[in-house]
This record gives sequence, C-alpha cells and structure tokens, in this order.
Amino acid sequence: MGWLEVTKPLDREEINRYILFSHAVSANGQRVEEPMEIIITVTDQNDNRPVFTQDAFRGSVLEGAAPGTSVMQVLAMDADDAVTSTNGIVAYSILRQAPARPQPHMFAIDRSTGVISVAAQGLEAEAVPEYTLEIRAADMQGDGLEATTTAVIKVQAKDMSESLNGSVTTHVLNTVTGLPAAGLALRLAQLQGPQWTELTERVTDNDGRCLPLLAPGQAKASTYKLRFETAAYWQGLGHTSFYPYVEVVFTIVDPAQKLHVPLLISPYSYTTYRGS
Ligand SMILES: [Ca+2]
Ligand SMILES: [Ca+2]
Repeated sequence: MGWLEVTKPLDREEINRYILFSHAVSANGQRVEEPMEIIITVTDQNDNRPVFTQDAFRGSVLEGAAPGTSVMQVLAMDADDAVTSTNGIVAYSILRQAPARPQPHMFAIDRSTGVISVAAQGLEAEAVPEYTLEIRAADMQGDGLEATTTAVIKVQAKDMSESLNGSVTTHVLNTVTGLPAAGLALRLAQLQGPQWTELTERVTDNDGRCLPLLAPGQAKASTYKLRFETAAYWQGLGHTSFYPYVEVVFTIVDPAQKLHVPLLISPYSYTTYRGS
C-alpha cells in the first residue's frame, strides 16, 4: 500500500487534473508489476467571485415598450467549476432601480442569462429619460460570493415628428387630476361647402391619446372641427360638467405640416392650443 501526498496547494483553476504513472517495486528494487496510471481530479473550491465583464452596462428601450421586451444583457464570469459544482454558476438579480418611478419594478432580469427585460408598462422618455439599475451576480446559483454592477437604460422617445407630416393628432389631459383623460370620445369633421362632413371617430386610451384623426398625408387645406364629448367623460367620473361638449374649429393652411390639437379640461374650464 502506498500513500500519495500533496507537497503544495493545488488550484483547480490552474491545473484541474493530474495523471501519474506509478509502479510498485519490491524491497530490493525489482519491478513487480506494470506501471499503472493514476488520475487525480482536483475538486473545486469556491475561491473565485463572479466578475462582471464591464463596470457599467448601457442599453436602451423604446418608450411604451410592452412587458417582456428584451432590453439588454449583463454578463459576469466566474473562474470556478460550473460543471460538477455550482461554484461557477452565476445567478443575477436587480437590487435597486433609480428612479423608482412610475413604480420600483419596471424591469426584470433573467436569473441565469442576465437578460434584462421590461416588466411593467409606463416607460415614458419625458417622465424618466434614463434608469439606473444596480445588478447583483452571485455564484453558487445566487447563494455564494457576489459582485455588483450598474446597468444604465436610456428610454428613447418615439420621435414621430418626421413620420406624422400631414396628420392631425390630439391628446386630452384632465387638469383636476393632472392625468391623461382616458375613455373620452371625440370626432373630427371637415367643412365641405356649408356642411360638416364627419371623418373620424375615436376614444382616448389610457395615455389620453388616440390614433391620428387624420393619418399622415391625409390633411387638406381646409377647415376642421374637433368635437370632444366632455360631459359624458365627466359623468363617467361622477362629476357634472358646465360644458356639454367642446368643439375646437381650426383651419389647416399647410397640409404638409403635422398638427397636434391638445385639450386640457376640468368641469368648469378648457384650454386648447396649436401644438406640433
Ligand atoms: Ca476554485
Ligand atoms: Ca465562484
């Protein structure tokens, strides 16, 4: 019987396997058997913490992106064994989101891949142009040594100024709450001779917006009337309104331009202006 002893510390990350050839000899030095191969596998110790491949990761997302949309990926390497142990298996999590608006969990991260995706609705470039996430990576599938990094996510505005030339759009804001007015019906009509001809009918969405009343290229040099059913909207909220409806009459001179006609309403007042 013979004992093998290590003469200095072994590091799996340096050499993970030793192959020894040994043979037994008799007391007088005679070979008594053929050489034998001994394989020694160095069992891993978790002596390496995960290391992010970048100090900060940068990504971007289009505002209004739906939950589930992939945004970016972070990556941490771990030199330890990830095959026969969990010492090198990294798990990711989000520690903090700044700012925590409109709510603190706008993003989610895939534990094993580090892919960051949108978790909630409400990404708006005007409100929050950039988020900073503090990301944690920990080995042993999240229970071991850890490292942190930041992921900076830019929220890109939907720039429709080019594509909406020759269109008419609106949005409605409730000035009592300061929030978009949702579920408000409106209609666009065009003056043709002495008659108003109705062109489109819309209902505002949760952002107080709706599809363009006139699609790009549809506007004509003409007079239009936008009618907002404000009383029905206020009744739906349990209020009475001084104005049964609001009509905004405007003239388009240059049909190539983009025209935005917002309405700001309370039960007792309304404001409109020419936007673009
Ligand atoms: Ca190790
Ligand atoms: Ca490790």
